Amino acid sequence: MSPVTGTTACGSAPAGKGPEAADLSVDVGPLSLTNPLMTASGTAGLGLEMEPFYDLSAAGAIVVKTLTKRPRHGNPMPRLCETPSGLLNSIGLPNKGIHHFIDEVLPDLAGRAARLVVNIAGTTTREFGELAGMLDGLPGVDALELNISCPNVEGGDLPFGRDPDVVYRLVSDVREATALPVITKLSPNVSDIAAVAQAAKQADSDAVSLINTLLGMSVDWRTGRPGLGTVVGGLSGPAIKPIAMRMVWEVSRKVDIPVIAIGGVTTVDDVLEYMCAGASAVQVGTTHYKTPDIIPRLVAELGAQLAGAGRATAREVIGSMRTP
Ligand code: RRO
Repeated sequence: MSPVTGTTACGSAPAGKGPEAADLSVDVGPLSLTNPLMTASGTAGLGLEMEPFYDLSAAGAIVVKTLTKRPRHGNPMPRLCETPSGLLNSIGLPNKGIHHFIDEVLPDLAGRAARLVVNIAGTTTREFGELAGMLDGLPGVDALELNISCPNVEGGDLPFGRDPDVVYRLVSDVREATALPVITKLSPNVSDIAAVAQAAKQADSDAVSLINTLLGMSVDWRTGRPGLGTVVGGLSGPAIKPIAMRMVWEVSRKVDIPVIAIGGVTTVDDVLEYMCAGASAVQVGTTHYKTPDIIPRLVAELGAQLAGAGRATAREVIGSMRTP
């Protein structure tokens, strides 16, 4: 088996015989993953719901639905609305609260995923730190994802996700409260996402994930009814992939921090395109509703695709895009 050398540009396989099995492992800062495929928060429940479909350890990481300090009922119905190439949601963070997760869910969940990432949202910057402190050192928790970007809370995703100074304070509070790797999940509903990523990095976030959903809405003109109970919600799915791609590329070239891409992944080419544009790992979200075992399918195809293209590792694709 000859080692793969030379160009790592996307799309074209270098000359020579490819390896039989590619090494899929990647590092997201201090978080090492067996493969770059992660579930996107909110699309795989608290993890255990996916077990009828696949062994959780097949994913590089399982990311749980956002947890808050107190239980929340969520937003008025309808909470979901299909659009031609995307899904609008206004779920509103329903969950039974962090204590329920720690006491009732985590004991069962711990050790089932290769890596478990717990997604949290506070109502104040300090509360993010409080939640992080509660999870620090718990067996089975490998990293935190800070949801500073949910579009479906009162007042929208302000003020956490849009102001770099607030993001700096929030991540600093979390950093003081935990030694766990911290991933900050960014909102696309900003004019300069790289400035927000830079603030997260300066406060010692280990990585950023992007993008959360884009603000959108739909209406039925015949009935005059909006598609969502809250009128405005978050758009996900293939429709947002080119926007997410642009943001992944911008952040990865301007800010020296690992990027996890999120937005409209349905195929292994989507995964590799994001990695080519600079992502170290990729989260899969909306596709879960159509293909619940999408993650193991993509992992299997990723190995075959890389090997077929003569690539020895997934890592060598990261940031290999040629800038004209
Ligand atoms: O629960 C939601 O409505 C929700 C969340 Br927490 C989020 O981060 N992104 C989204 O589109 N919906």
